[in-house]
Amino acid sequence: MKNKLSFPLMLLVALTAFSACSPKQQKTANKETRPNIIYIMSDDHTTQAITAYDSIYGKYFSTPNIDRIAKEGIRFDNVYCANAICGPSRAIITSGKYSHKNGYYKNESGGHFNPDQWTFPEELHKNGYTTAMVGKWHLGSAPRGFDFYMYHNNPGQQGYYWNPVYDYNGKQVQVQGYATNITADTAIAWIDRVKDSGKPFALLLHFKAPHRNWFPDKKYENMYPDTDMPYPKTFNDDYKTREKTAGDTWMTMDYLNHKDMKMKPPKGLKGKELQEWNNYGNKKGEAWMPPGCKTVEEARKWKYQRFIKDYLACVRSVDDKVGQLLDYLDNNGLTENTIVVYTADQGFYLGDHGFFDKRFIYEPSFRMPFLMRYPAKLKPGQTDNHLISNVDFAPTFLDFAGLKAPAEVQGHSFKDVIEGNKDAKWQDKVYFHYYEYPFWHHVQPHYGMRTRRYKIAHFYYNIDVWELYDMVKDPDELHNVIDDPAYADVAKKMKSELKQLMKDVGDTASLAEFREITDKDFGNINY
Ligand code: SGN
Ligand code: CA
Repeated sequence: MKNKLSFPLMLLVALTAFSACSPKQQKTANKETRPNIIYIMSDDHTTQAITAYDSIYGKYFSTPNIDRIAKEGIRFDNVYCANAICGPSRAIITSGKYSHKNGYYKNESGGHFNPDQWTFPEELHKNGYTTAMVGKWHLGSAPRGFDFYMYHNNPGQQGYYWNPVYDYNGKQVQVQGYATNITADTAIAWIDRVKDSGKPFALLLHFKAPHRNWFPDKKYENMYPDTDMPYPKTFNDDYKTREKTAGDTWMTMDYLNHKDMKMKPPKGLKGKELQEWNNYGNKKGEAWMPPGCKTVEEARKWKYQRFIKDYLACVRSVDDKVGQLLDYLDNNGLTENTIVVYTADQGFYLGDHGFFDKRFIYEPSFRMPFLMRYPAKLKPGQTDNHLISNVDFAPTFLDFAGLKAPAEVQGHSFKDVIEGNKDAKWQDKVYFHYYEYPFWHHVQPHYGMRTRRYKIAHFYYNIDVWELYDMVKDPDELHNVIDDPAYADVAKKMKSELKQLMKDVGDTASLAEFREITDKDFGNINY
């Protein structure tokens, strides 16, 4: 790796330790009335693993600190991503525009996010906010509009759990330790440096956890030695009525690889051979039997147990760090005037439909956790069920800062509706379009729409399949009713509303052009 420098970690840690532990009860010198904004986004952290939402793991696991944001603020129950994959979701969030307008469609061969376009952090920066971005960025191009940044910059920019490589304001550095802790400590140290500057601050704190391959911190490695975690109720989905879509992926338990399962490689394997051994399981035909398993059924369960325990253990560290951050705000008089948001770049399957990973318009990956606390303006203990898209985040943050988004921004601010303005109008549908295929996980490109009652999707790459779900009668989306005569009128109406929505958001290219986007190599994030 180029320009690998040593990192002034001792200084950083010392600064953090001091600031995080000293219980200064004084008010900040900051006279500014605009709120500070702390936007926390984890990678692949889904609502099923947050106890403020319904979680089947509640008997064994909790997220008390993340839950605190909900308790002291608002839990949003209907927030959806417009593209259920990392880089593209991040691009939508920062630009306030859908993939077809911001140009960043895919992770794999997705190129670099065009940094010349408008983004909300840059707008805040231009308008007097001190800004920082710490953690996973995953957009290829260097972040713009930040006074400080430190982002995971190993090849692919996914980030490493242990001894991560960051781009620290333009310099490559490798830091010893566990990513969740380093990222959060750096963020808290930064707040400590800027909090008394007289200017409001905006911090994007993006955890790499709990992304695959789910490596917990040492202290949480074996949190559940004797527990069998419960299974989601759709774990044994047979994909009836969805054979060519949900039923034709490489993201079932069978595709968890040796490395995911922390299997010990045979002695002496090195380099490419070792990599291949670690990745074994990723591809069709590579299903392998864990020790002691005799049937495919046993293997699926064994793999699920290993996966879910590691996933939850990774979340545990994130929750600890969120707690430390909230305590820091309390101890420094910053709680009242700081908006704290907790979310993730998309949802994730925790064995739901027999899957891990994301990508589909189905609820577990389409739906995002979203919690928001702002004691100065928002009543505590609320739940909100407006249909919100991640394209709406940018204009909302600006609105709270007293700023207007430019016309090119496609999302809408939901500030008025959550502040209880009864006259505020709000959308009754959200849009979705996913493009990446076949890597990773073999999920057909599809576009679709969710209303309160129904969801419709068209899977179009090398199949032509429509799906329709009645979200009230079938919230688990097990019955595709597109061909059910009882839903013929609904199907017709939903198709025509979707067509109109696509016009409204400007996603009007032909199917052939959509397929070209899937096939096009926009370049890779590789350094
Ligand atoms: C990696 C993972 C995939 C995952 C993508 C996208 N494989 O390639 O399982 O779907 O990231 O994730 S891994 O073995 O390298 O972990 S995303 O969060 O960036 O969208
Ligand atoms: Ca992700």
